Amino acid sequence: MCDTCGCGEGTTTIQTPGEAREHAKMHAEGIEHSHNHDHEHDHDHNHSHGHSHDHGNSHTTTIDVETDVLRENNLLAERNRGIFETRKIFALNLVSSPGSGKTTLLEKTVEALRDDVSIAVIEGDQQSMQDADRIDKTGVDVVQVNTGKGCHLDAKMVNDAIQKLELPDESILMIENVGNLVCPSLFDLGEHHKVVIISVTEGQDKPVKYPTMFAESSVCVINKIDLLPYVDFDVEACKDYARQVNPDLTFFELSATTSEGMDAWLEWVKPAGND
Ligand SMILES: Nc1nc2c(ncn2[C@@H]2O[C@H](COP(=O)(O)OP(=O)(O)OP(=O)(O)O)[C@@H](O)[C@H]2O)c(=O)[nH]1
Ligand SMILES: [Zn+2]
Ligand SMILES: [Zn+2]
Repeated sequence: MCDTCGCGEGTTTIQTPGEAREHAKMHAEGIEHSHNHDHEHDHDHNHSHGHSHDHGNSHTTTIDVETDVLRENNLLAERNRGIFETRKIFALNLVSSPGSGKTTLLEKTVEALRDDVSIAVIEGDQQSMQDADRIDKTGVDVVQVNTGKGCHLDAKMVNDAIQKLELPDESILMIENVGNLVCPSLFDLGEHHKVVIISVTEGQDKPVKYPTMFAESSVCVINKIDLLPYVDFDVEACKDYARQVNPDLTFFELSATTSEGMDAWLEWVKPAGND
């Protein structure tokens, strides 16, 4: 649950493209089956009152709940980190606003590296198997986490998805978070690095408007550089803004569609390229 934005809890589904196809077939052929709901159903009542509420106190309860949610998440993130460390799995958490090109970058990255190293992908979106189906076509293992009303992945979802993926030792795990520049920054998944992706169509001032995401990330990919001749986006100004928030950021400027600039990124992703 995210108290910052009030997004929902308990509506998560985790499935592979194969399972999703099987499930769709059951519906198409009218085969009887049950659905697991790990959440309560919405109740049909409203909360209008003929009076206003008087808050004679501060909102410490809300803050406590949020602290507890994050504390529980951090414990599970530690568990994930332990798995990644003992099994030498290099885990990256790709974060950005919707449509910056995370899935395209993932497709190109796994296509380039899959012959040299085992790679698996966890896809996070509120709904649909679209991104998992795209990754499935590249031939690497992928699990889709649908967060329902939730706007970010949390450590438990990643832990559940890891069990489904059966990751080999010494592999790379790439996690595509839900497209959202705010909430995913608050949730540690146990990953080695958050990689924030900004595309040149979004405006160069994003790092100062959404500073937490850039502060929490170690890498910043500036994507869609093939569009620079057509948009008003100053790459150096964007980097300056980002460095104001996080002086230690490593930058890659690339185009996931034309592959310009991809080599430097691929060198970095390969575990040998990291410390
Ligand atoms: N011109 C250009 N278009 C790109 C590039 N990378 C991605 N796109 C396009 O941008 C759109 C969104 O790309 P996706 O890879 O689906 O973006 P995403 O970040 O995964 O989107 P969400 O999962 O919805 O958050 C698609 O139409 C892509 O073809 C790029 O480097 N250059
Ligand atoms: Zn949220
Ligand atoms: Zn995507």
